[in-house]
Amino acid sequence: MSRTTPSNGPSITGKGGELQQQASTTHPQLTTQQGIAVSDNQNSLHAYGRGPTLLEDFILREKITHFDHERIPERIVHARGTGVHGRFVLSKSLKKFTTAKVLTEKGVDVPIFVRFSTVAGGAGSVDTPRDVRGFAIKFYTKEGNWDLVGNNIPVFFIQDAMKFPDLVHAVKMEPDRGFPQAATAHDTFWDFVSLMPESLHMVMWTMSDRTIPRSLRMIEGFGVHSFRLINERSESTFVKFHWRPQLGIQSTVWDEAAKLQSADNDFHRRDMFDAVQSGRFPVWDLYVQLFTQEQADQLPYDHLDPTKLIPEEVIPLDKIGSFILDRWPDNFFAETEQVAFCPANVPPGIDFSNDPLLQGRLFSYLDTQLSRLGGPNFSQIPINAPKCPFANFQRDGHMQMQQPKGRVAYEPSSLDPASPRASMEHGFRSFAEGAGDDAKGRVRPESFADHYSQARMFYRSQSEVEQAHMASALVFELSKVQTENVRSAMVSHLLVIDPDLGKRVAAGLGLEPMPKPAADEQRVNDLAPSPALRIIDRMLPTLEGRCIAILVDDGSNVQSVVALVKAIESQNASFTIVAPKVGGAKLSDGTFCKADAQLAGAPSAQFDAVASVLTMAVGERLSHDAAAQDWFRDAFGHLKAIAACKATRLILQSAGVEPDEGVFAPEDIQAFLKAAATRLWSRESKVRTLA
Ligand code: HDE
Repeated sequence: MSRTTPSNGPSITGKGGELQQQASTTHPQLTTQQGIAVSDNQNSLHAYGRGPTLLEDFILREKITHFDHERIPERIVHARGTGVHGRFVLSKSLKKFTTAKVLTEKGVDVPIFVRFSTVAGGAGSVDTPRDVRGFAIKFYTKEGNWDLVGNNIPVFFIQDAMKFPDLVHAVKMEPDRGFPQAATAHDTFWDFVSLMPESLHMVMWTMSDRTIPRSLRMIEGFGVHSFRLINERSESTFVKFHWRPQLGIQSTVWDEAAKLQSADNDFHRRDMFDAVQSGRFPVWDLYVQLFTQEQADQLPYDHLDPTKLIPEEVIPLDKIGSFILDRWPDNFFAETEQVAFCPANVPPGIDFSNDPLLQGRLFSYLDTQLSRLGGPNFSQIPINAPKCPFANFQRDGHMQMQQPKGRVAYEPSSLDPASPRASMEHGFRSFAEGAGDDAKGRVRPESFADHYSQARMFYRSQSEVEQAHMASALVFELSKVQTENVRSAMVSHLLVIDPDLGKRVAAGLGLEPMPKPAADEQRVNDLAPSPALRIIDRMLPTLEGRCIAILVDDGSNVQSVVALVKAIESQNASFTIVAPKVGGAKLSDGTFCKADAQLAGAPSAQFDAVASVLTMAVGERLSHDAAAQDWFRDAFGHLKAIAACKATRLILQSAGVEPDEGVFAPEDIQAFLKAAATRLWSRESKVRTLA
C-alpha cells in the first residue's frame, strides 16, 4: 500500500493536505528540477504506509541530493562577507592619464557590486572581531569588469606572495586544536609576525581602532598596491586608489566590540541591511594618488613594497567620483557567496605594477575560484558576468550555460566572417616596461629592507587616545599568547618602533627582564607624522547614519519621548525604542508605544548613545535588574552620551555610574545630541586602565 497524497492518510498528515490544497489554487505549481509537477511535498514514498522508504522516490532523492550539495567551499580567507549592489559615478575625468572609460566618462552610472568581509573567521563567524575588513568592488564597466579588491587598511602584512599561505595558516585557527576562530590573539599569529618584521607596520594598523569599526558604512577602502594608468600615448602614471565614507570614519572601543560579539553576531551585516532597506544609502568618495616614476624614485621607501604607504601629505589625494550602495541582493548565495573578485580584472587603460604581492594575487584569485565555483564557467554566473558584450572561443567545461552557434570555435578562421577578433586599437595592452639588467633570482629588493620606519610613523601619527588603544590592544593580544619567548620577541620589535610603546606594552604584560631592542632604533628613519592616518580627530561631528536607543516602560512621559524622537530624526539619525518587554509600553497619556527591542536582548553596545524616560516606580524596579544596570554601565564605559531622567539616575547609581558631563537630563536634548555625535574620550581614563 502506498499513498501519493497526504489527504488519504492518517490525521498527522492533515496539515500537509491543507498546504497541498493551497498550492494548487493560489501558488505556482511546485515542480522537480526536471519540471515534473509535485503532488506531495510533505511525505516521502513508503511501502505499506509505515514501511521502508522506496528508492523509487525520485522526488525525495532529487530534493535531498540537491540539499546535500548546497554548500560550496568557503573562501579560504575573507569567508564571512556582506554584499550590496550600487552605482559609481565619475566626477573628474582622468583622460590625461588613462583610456579606461570608467575613469574618463563623467556622469555615467556604472553598476557595481561591493563585498565587505572579515579576513580570518569562517563564513559563520561573528561580524565584530578585531580584524582587517575586506572591501572589494566590482565595476561592471562598458569595457569589461574592473575589480578593485581592497582592504580597509592601506598596507599589507607581507611583501611577497610566497609568504601568503604561511601568514594565513598562522592567523587562522590552530590546526591541532581548531581554535581560536576569527582572532589574531593566539600564539601562531604572534610567533609568525615576531619572526617577520616586514609585518610590523600592518600589525600597528591592526592593533589600532581601524580593525574594530562601528559600521561597514564607516570604513575607508584602499587598493593597497600601486597600479598603472595608461593613456592614449601609452604613457604610464602610477596610481593608488583610496575611498572614503561620506558618513565619516568611526570605530568602537575594544570592550564594546567584544560585547557586540555576544549582543549580535550579525551586527555589521544587519546594520548594512537596515540602512539599505530603509533608503539610508551609504556613499563613498573615490580618490586617486597619482605619481610618476620620477616622483616614486624620490620617496624614501619603495612604493612597490606593499607594506608601505605614501602619506597624502606627500602625494595628495584627488577626488574623482563617488559610489552609492543602494540595492540589497535578492539572494545571498547567488550573489554574495558566488561573486568572484580578481585583481587581474582590469579594463584597457589600467595596468599592474611590479609589486610582488600584487603579481602573486593576479594568479591566486582565478585559481581559487576554479575550485570554489566548480569549473571554468563561473564567469557566466549572473553576478560575475560582464554587463558589456563579450565573445571568445572558450568552449564547453562544467556547467556551460551558453549555447554558441556555428562551426567556428577557433581563430584564425575564414569560415565565419562574424567571429570575434582581437584589436590593437581597443584591446588591452600591457605597459612596455623594460626588464632591467638584473638577473633572474629569488631576491628581496634592498629597497624593501626597512621594516620599522613606517610602523613608527603610523604610531607617532596617532592621537594620545589612539596610541593608548594600540598599546592596550597589544597587551590584550600578547596576554593571550602562552609562549613567553614570543611575547618578548614582539616587545623587542616594539622597542625599535617606539621605545615608549615597547615599555608600555612590557609594563602591561608584566614582562621581566626587559628584552633588548630587535634592531638599533637610532637607525630607524624618522618620517614626518601623517595626521591624516588618525581616526578620532577625523570623526565627523554628525549623527547621520547613527542610532540612538530610547528606553521606555509603562507610564513614560509621552512629551519627553516625542521630543527626543523628533530631535533625533531632525539630525538624520535613527532611533530604537527599547522596553523591558518587546510588546512595548503604555506611555503617560495612555498611548501604546511599540518597542523595537527588548532591554535584556539589546545591549547598549548596539547603539551610539542612549536616552531613558521612566517613571520613578520603573526606575526603582530596574535599579535591581542586571540587564538594566549593564545597559547603562556599558553605555557609560563605552564613552557614550546618556540622557537620563531622574528615575534613570536610580539605575545609574545602582550600576556604580557617577554622572559626568556626558550625562544629560532628557530636556537638555540639543546638548545630549551634540555629545552623542562623538565619544567622551576624557571619560576613558576614569573607566578603564589603558596601557
Ligand atoms: Fe586576497 N585573496 N590575497 N588580498 N583578498 C582572496 O580570493 C590572496 C591580499 C582580498 O569579497 C581569495 O576569491 C593572495 C591583499 C579581499 O570575495 C584568495 C594574496 C588584499 C578578498 C586570495 C592576497 C587582499 C580576498 C580568497 C597575496 C588587499 C575577498 C577567496 C599574494 C589589497 C574578496 C577568493 C571577496 C580574497 C588570495 C593578498 C584583499 C585566496 C595569494 C594584499 C578583499 O584567492
